[in-house]
Amino acid sequence: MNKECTGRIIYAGNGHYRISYKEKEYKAVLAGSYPGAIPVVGDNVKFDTTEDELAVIRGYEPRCSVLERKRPDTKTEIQTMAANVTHLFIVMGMDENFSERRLERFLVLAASGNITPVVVLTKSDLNQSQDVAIFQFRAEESAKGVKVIPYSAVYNEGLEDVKKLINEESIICLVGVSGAGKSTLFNKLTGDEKQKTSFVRDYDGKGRHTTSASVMIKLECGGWIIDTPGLREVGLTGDEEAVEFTFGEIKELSSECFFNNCTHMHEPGCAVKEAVENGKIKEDRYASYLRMIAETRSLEKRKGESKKREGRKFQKMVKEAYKYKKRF
Ligand SMILES: Nc1nc2c(ncn2[C@@H]2O[C@H](COP(=O)(O)OP(=O)(O)OP(=O)(O)O)[C@@H](O)[C@H]2O)c(=O)[nH]1
Ligand SMILES: [Mg+2]
Ligand SMILES: [Zn+2]
Repeated sequence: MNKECTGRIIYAGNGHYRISYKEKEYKAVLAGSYPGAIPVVGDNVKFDTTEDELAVIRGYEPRCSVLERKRPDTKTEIQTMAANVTHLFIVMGMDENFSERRLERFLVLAASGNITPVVVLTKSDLNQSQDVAIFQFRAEESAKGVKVIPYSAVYNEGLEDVKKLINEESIICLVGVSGAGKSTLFNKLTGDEKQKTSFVRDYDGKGRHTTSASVMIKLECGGWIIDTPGLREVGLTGDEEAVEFTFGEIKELSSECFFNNCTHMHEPGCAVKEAVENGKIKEDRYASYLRMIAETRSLEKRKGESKKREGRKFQKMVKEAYKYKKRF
């Protein structure tokens, strides 16, 4: 096949790629002239093949959505994890793994990337039904308007509700901490034991992660599903609007604050603070909102500073080159 085709990236790691095209898979590399951002799983790319069936990626199609987070251990770098995802399945165990604060972070990433979030609460079989109801209520309070599905891999409870959300247009991406049950759900939905699962968990951040690279495969219905390694850190990308969207009830109340530019921290006549005081908004959620706004703004500031630094470096380089040119 020499003519250019459009296929989907199903694996990306260390400069190696795999492309799915018409029921076939190709090993792939980037062309030297490849323009634009480095492809990630879910990307649609233009490629042709060499005689020994190696695909050469030459271009890309615009992305409909993008899953990004701040790269851990860096100050401003953004990591793109997947493209064209339609549904972000936020997988969370109904155990010590459960965290509304982490859930809110994933919701911000979904809002920022134009992805529909769904919360899958796993391990319902390990809980009494009233505890499942409490976990579900807590998740719904943090993820307002988002579908929350209690699920058990042991009894397949909730599996039909999960399947109902998936059709041939879907690209599902499973995210969550290590041990949440992402690969177990992935195997269930693909009807295969492709992904290794393990009891080893990572609550203290030191343990082993069972899944170590993102894997994307086609579902029987024609949609796609991506399993990802457990995330220790869900760093926000600096999208303040996505935070405001996730904390919709706070945004709504803002219009009733006395000051237009109220920060909801210390101003008099603040409708948000009043709602916290009379219990309409929970203290934890309010604190989480303030933290995320602060984190977002400080990232934007740092991004600005690093851009300025780059600019100064470039100007210095130009000056030096100029001096050098003058000398000869
Ligand atoms: N009882 C019960 N155990 C579950 C359920 N879902 C997953 N598990 C178990 O939880 C453990 C972790 O599941 P995995 O699917 O490997 O978790 P993961 O999210 O893929 O973890 P990483 O790959 O490390 O990110 C395994 O022992 C699973 O059998 C469930 O609904 N009920
Ligand atoms: Mg896994
Ligand atoms: Zn206010």
